[in-house]
Amino acid sequence: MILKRGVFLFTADSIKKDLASSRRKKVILDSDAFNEIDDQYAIVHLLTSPGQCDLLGICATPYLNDRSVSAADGERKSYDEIVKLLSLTCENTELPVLHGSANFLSDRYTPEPSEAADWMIQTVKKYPEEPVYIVALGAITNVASAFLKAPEIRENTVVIWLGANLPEVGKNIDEFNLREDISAGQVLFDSGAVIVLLPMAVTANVYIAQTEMKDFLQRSSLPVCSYLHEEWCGYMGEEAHGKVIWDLAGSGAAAVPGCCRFEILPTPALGDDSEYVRRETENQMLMLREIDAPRIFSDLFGKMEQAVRRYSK
Ligand SMILES: [Ca+2]
Repeated sequence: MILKRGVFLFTADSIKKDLASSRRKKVILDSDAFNEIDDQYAIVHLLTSPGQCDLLGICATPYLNDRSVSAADGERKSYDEIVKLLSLTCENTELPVLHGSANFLSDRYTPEPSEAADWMIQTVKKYPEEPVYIVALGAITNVASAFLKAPEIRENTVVIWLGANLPEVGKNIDEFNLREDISAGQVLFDSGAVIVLLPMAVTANVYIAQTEMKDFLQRSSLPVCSYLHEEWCGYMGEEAHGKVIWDLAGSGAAAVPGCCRFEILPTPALGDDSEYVRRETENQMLMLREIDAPRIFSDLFGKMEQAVRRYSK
């Protein structure tokens, strides 16, 4: 499936085919795990998908919202949350967990130091002949820092990023993960690496009714489910109808072949005011257009039940 495009090993078209195939993929997860209550499901989903994904490690991402007092605090809370989910999911507890950067980028030319960026560089270099997918579910700071420090890793890195929005939503594609670190987004869009973008207007379809989610979490005996249930109830309250589990679009794209329909388009630049800027380029990206949310939830719940059987043996 490898097609050489300049120094880059893969084309948008070859990646589109790879994502639709059942080939087991090398995956790094990069997550602002504690920023709300949805990254947790994507983490558990990838931990319980060893048949589809060779998960190489999980990196914590800085975030700043009402669940942190600074970017550094968000990163620490995300790291702790990842460690907690690993122990409660009872799968692959030896998996590397890496600290991300304590700050967002100061500009688009200067990397922020982090254990995560250095580890991403070493890890991607171990597999020079195949794509290493980074499923990025928060601000794209760690990935941008890795690209700035070691531009050669762009050649075999594919970034699946939950961020930004569809081009037709208008001039301003503002969205939380992009807004937090626009400079990092600019590094990504200028990198030449194949980007698989999961825009907000489409990932908003990954919705589940409160009763369905709570029923599943209460029924399952996987230890992580009691924790997820507790967090769900604390965050949602009794009156809520349901919730979008945005980040499951990222784990779904990597672990559920064929659940996404992508359009291939020339990779635009990102302007300073969060807008796409069209340009002449040979680089192409994948833009998510449709997602089969019921299939992703059913895949997640099925895999969690299989994990219960492995754990109870
Ligand atoms: Ca997230």
